[in-house]
Amino acid sequence: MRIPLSISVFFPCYNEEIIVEALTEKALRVLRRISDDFEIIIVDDGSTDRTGEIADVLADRHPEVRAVHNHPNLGYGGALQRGFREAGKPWVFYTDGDGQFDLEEIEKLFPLLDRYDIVSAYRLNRQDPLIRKVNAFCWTMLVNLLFGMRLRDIDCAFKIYPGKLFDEIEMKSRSALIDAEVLARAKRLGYTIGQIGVHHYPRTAGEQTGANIRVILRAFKELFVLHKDIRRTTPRREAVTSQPPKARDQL
Ligand SMILES: Nc1nc2c(ncn2[C@@H]2O[C@H](COP(=O)(O)OP(=O)(O)O)[C@@H](O)[C@H]2O)c(=O)[nH]1
Ligand SMILES: [Mg+2]
Repeated sequence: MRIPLSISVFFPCYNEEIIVEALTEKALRVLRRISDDFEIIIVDDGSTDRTGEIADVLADRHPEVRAVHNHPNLGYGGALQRGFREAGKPWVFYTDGDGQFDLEEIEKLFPLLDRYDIVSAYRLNRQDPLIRKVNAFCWTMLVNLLFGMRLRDIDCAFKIYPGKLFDEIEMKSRSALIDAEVLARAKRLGYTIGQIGVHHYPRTAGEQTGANIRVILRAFKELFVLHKDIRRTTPRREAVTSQPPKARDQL
């Protein structure tokens, strides 16, 4: 199905030298098949392996590919902020740079854009240790409670946003809190959020550090700071009833 969307697709990458090329080539195959106007942005988040170098080679080889580098490493939140800032197309999609998602499934999100402003996928069969699943369940419940949302998997790195949202919000999180922050600020501004299930795969390369206790504690601490900040700074706007994509120049 060819999509009438012009779209930026980015991956946050920290030491993903083994998989970044295959992931980018896959993204090129999928997007060349479904879109007439897209860009792929590899966000090298201060990697200490060859991720940055490989990203530059891919950007030289393919006109649709851009490589941007954070120096030093800014953390997951910092990498996503960079991706959202760099994205130049009316629609912005991101997924992790570690191959734990299948980019072919991006097509499942598009039909929901007829009814919602944002589509946030959830992992159908999360391929992580039990402790991570329990932690994620509690985290999602807490964030939903605090921000009046009903999301199934806040941190699922498979989301599409209208780019204009990032002109309206100021992102502050450098940690794994970034997903909750963007969704909570969007909801507060009246954006509607649709959900759909996508598959999740075990990491085949590189090291997973999303679960280390320091990362988790920092996110919980920041969550309450964020809650206060959003209530103080972001004006509540009624949810815009689902509407066809705005004329943001034919998204
Ligand atoms: N953990 C971590 N991942 C980062 C960082 N910057 C970018 N990433 C990327 O963020 C994605 C998710 O990280 P990962 O450790 O796999 O988290 P998990 O899948 O939630 O356990 C991967 O593609 C990483 O390469 C960082 O500073 N720390
Ligand atoms: Mg991962």
